[in-house]
Formats: sequence, C-alpha cells, structure tokens
Amino acid sequence: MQSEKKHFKSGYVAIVGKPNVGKSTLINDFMGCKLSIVTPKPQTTRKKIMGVLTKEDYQIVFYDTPGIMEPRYELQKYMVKTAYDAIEDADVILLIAEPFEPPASTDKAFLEKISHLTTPVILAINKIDLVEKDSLIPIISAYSTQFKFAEIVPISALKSTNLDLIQTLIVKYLPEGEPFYPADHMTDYNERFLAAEIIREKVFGFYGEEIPYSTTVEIEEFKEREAGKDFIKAIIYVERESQKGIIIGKDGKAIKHVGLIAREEIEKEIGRKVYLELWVKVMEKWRKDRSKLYKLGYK
Ligand SMILES: Nc1nc2c(ncn2[C@@H]2O[C@H](COP(=O)(O)OP(=O)(O)OP(=O)(O)O)[C@@H](O)[C@H]2O)c(=O)[nH]1
Ligand SMILES: [Mg+2]
Repeated sequence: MQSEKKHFKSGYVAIVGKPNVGKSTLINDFMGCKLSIVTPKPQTTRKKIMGVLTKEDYQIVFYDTPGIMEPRYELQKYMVKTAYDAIEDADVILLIAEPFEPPASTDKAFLEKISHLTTPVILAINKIDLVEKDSLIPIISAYSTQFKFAEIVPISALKSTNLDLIQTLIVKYLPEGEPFYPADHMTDYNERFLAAEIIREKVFGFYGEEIPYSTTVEIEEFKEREAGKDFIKAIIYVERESQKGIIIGKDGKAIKHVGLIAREEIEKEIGRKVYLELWVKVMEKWRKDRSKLYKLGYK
C-alpha cells in the first residue's frame, strides 16, 4: 500500500480585534520573541506587523494589526484601514476577543462587515486567566449566535494557554502550497523600525492621557559603528508646544528616563550597544493631517 504523502501548507493569518485585546501579545507568543510592542493602553499597534512561523510541514504568515474601532481622525482611519486590508488578504482570520462581556454593538457591526467573506474566521477568546471557567460558557454561546465561526477557542496569550491548539486549528484551514519565505525569515521590518517602536512603547508606558496618542517616533539616523556603539538619533513628534514640555519633563528628567529604558531594550533586541539620542519636535496636528501622516511613514 502506498503511504499518503503529507502536503506542505502555507498561508496568511490576520490577527484582528478591538484595541487592547491582546493581538500583539499573541503574535509575540507564537513567534517566541518580541516582534510587536505591547502596552496596557489601547491603540498601541499602528501598522501591520508580519511574523513568519515555519515548521516542518507548514508556514503561517501572521499579521498583527491595529485594533478595530470607530475612527475619529486620519491616523485612526489609517489604522482601521490597515486592519481591514490584512483581513482581505488573509487565508484565515483570527479574531481575538475578551471574555468579560458578550459581544457589544461594535463587535456585531464588525462581524456584519466581514460577513460577505468566505474566509474561515477562528474566534480566540483571550485573557481567560482573568475569569472563572464557568463564565466563559455564556460568552462563547453569545458569540456563536452572532456569527458562524470556523472554531472558537479560549486562550491566554499571556500564560500561553491553548496556543498549540490554536496553531493546529489554523493549519487545518490553511491551503496546501509552498512556503512564501525561507525558513529563517521571521519578519519584514528592520532595526530602524524596531527601535522606533520600542521608543514609542516606552512613551506609551510612561506618559498619561493624550500624550501617547499625540506622539510618533521617527529615526533620523541609525549608524552602525565598528569601533564603539551604534548611534541612533530619534525624533519624538508631538502635536503642541505644551506636550513638548511634558515629554521633556522638569530638568529633562522624563525624557532621560524614557531614553534610558528604550536604549536598554533596543540593545537587548538588536544585541549591540547603542548610543541613543532623543529629540522632541512639534508637528502641529500631525495625526489629523494626511500629508503629515504620509511624511511620518503612515503610508
Ligand atoms: N491577563 C492577561 N492579559 C493579557 C493577555 N493578553 C494580553 N494581555 C494584556 O493586555 C494588554 C494589551 O495587550 P496587547 O497585546 O498590546 O493588545 P493589542 O490587542 O495588541 O492592543 P492594540 O495594539 O492597542 O490594539 C497588555 O497589558 C497585555 O499584557 C492575557 O492572555 N491575559
Ligand atoms: Mg497591538
């Protein structure tokens, strides 16, 4: 008897959901490294982040995406469009939700919006480490009456619960095909982008209220130096003069602290010593202005 040959599977998986549900934590967990920044604040991720997971008989190209919301200004429009574009391109949609309440009207509106697609949608109810097991049952049944999910899986991205199971389920729905990338290819972005994201993560973590949302980071210079540390000059853009003062802080203490923790993490991630110079500039209402957004890399 001839043994049946197992065919290689490969495809794109868009990780989508509302802001702050744990999409970036999950892609990092799948990839086993920090690809996408994570903060306790919503709307952290602003761009699509690719993570390629290659195993013996499959390759999953994950896309972490910005949280889906009702956009109020241009940057948010860009973010939501980025998420929907990833959905359009996906072979499998991995929708992340939280287990705290049944689907709200925004969730229902989202499910309605994707109802025309034939793409399988796997629902992962994340953060189950925070709730009692019994409380999941009504949440799962409320979601399943809203939409015909291919699978529903309770997970905890933080505690790595059920991640193997979810991978197995994703692979079940992937098409057969050759890998898109070489096995050692993990992502498509460079150290420049990673450095900017780490600085943004520290800004999100350190400052309150509107500051993180009014901030973007651009790397003006990134020089690898054979003798000595790499040199990175980064600009933190804010929208108003008053915000510049807050970023810098009294006697420059705030920015010094952010610079220090960002530098330490950049060094850890790129594996080299770094000299990090942070500058703060005002670009008025950049997040509401298309051409400014474009200039700042939100293309
Ligand atoms: N307790 C618990 N917290 C989690 C879990 N997954 C993520 N979090 C936390 O939830 C917060 C948001 O996580 P992110 O991964 O940044 O969420 P996100 O969906 O990428 O958020 P946006 O990029 O803003 O859309 C962080 O504080 C995470 O530590 C989980 O399984 N359990
Ligand atoms: Mg995120």
